[in-house]
Amino acid sequence: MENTPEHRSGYVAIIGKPNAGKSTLMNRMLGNKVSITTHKPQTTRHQILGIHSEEDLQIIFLDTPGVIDPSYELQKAMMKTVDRARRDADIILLIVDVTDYNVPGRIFKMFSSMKNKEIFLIINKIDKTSDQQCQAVAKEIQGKFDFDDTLFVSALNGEGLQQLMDTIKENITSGPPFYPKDMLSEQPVRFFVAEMIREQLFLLYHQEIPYSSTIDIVQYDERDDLDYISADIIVNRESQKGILIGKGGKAIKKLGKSAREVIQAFVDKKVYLDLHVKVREKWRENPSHVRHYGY
Ligand SMILES: Nc1nc2c(ncn2[C@@H]2O[C@H](COP(=O)(O)OP(=O)(O)OP(=O)(O)O)[C@@H](O)[C@H]2O)c(=O)[nH]1
Ligand SMILES: [Mg+2]
Repeated sequence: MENTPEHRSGYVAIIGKPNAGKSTLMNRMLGNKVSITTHKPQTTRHQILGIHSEEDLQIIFLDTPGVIDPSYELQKAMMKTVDRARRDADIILLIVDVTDYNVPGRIFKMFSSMKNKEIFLIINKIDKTSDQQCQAVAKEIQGKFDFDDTLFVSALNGEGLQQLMDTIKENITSGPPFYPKDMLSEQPVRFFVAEMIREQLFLLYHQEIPYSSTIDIVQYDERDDLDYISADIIVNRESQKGILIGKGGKAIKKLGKSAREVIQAFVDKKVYLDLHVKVREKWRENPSHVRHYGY
């Protein structure tokens, strides 16, 4: 009788400072954009699941918010998300931007209490500097923690990612598939739609606006000819409402247009996107508001 190979599965948490390239790395490993990415720190606020399946193997990546010292409730919720992911994980990837390589003590403290997990140091953005600099950075960080392995990658251009995938696969142990094999992530379409609007907001607005806003999808109607989506942009202060809307509604129109284009490509259908700005005074400081908006 033929021996079928044993099925293997495992959770891989992607952890690091804001802007290290965690979401870019996960998307690239999956070959699909699941997690939003921008040049601004603190883009990711949730745990974003990305599933890589093969016939006898399933790897579940957990993209997480960048590790910071939280100062308001939303950031505290984000750090709880990181903590949950690292507890759930079998393998942890510490992603370090080689050009901004100071690893917060908070991260090493997190690692010191963990047992039975493989922890890999991933030096990212190697396209931005010399091999020599990459080695020097790795050496310095290795001096602070005993990593199971160190790899050098560019999440942006794909260098080193095949080797990273192979290393992960070598360390995945026997287990069942946790998700259907054709599934790429777990959240519903409206979650991704909210994320895509937030991504455009991060790209188009400056200073505190992206950090003061969240998106609430209030209606999602799948009609024959188009998807009708009504979304509230929640801001933290009255004065931010005017900035979001802009002179004569110019700014919000621009946001609506670019978000609609991205959403249309995602749902592969025409979209009508209705955006409204609402003020929820200090929502990000308020635990029940933060929970209400899904954090
Ligand atoms: N040059 C270069 N840029 C990269 C690389 N990886 C990511 N970036 C850029 O770094 C920025 C941050 O990338 P993200 O993937 O959003 O970073 P993140 O770690 O998920 O950030 P947060 O969600 O804010 O914690 C983006 O502008 C990326 O294009 C890389 O390998 N090389
Ligand atoms: Mg991210």
